[in-house]
Amino acid sequence: STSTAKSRKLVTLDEYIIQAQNKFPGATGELSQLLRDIGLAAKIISREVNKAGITNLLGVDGSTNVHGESVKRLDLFADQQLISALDRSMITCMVISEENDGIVRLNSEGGKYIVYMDPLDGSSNIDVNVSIGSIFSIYMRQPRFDKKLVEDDALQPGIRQVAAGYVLYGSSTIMVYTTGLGVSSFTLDPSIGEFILSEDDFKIPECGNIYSINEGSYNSWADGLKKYIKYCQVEDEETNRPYTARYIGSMVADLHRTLIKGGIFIYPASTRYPNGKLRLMYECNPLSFIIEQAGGMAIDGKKRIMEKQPTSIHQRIPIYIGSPDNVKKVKELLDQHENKE
Ligand code: P6P
Repeated sequence: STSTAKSRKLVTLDEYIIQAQNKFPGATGELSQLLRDIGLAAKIISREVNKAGITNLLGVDGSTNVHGESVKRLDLFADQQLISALDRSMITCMVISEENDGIVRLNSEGGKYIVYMDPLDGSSNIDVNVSIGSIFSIYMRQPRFDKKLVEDDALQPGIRQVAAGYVLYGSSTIMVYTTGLGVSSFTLDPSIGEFILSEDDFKIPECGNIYSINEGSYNSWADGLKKYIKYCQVEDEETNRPYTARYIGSMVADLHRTLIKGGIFIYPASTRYPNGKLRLMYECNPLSFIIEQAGGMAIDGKKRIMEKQPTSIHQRIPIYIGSPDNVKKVKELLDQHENKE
């Protein structure tokens, strides 16, 4: 019937961005352009990720990134695609990427946006064909008379993000983003090369029964965290326990499952990573913005991640992120045992 046909009307990412922009009379269209640029780069990266094995983009090209981790060629390719897409539209003044040591300056005079990104997170999973993702976080440069670009433009807390999102290269390629008005997702239809709106205004379940953490580092966890994981494993029908353990080891994939099914993802401080492994500016802040916009919570074990004042562009922090009930429960146990000061 016409109603079903209407309900099936496909909305592309570009159409959706324009419709959203039209709700803001004062909008200049620059943020829209920036999101479309990222969408374009995502399509090109998706094409390469899905045929890496064939075009031998796999494997290490011998170089290592700033953290001494061996860099897979796809990492470099994704980094280059995103930077050139951002450079083309001349509205980004600087890009900070996991793949680059310092700050890549683009249109440092006119660009009003700052983009943090992890161009291809979870790249250690490329060789074993596990889902990987791109993560981005967008800020406005600080208004100043001399228009000089200074490093502290880059060190803004997560609450100042104007947009954030990720692309998950999995069984299908999905782009999820927020500009602070809820979370929407788009699924790439490779036959037409368009991202099609698949979910508008995600809401994460209040409480989930999935916990996601690398239990290999159990012995170095804080007592409150050990107590929480034991809590998840105790039989209790009323609270749907024991929970299920799911850990993919690719943050975007673990977060996307948490957004849809609820529960909690944790990367805690450990002996090997005293401040946690994941990066505040281009992993934890953007994913916290998404999860908070969907009604969830994200803390570093004590405080809200997005309120943390960054001190360096590559700093790491612990992250406890997901359904509000699950995050509150782990925080209650951490407060009882650790957060005494
Ligand atoms: P571990 C992948 O290397 C990554 O950066 C994230 O995507 C993932 O959540 C985490 O590291 C996995 O780390 O120590 O559990 O292998």
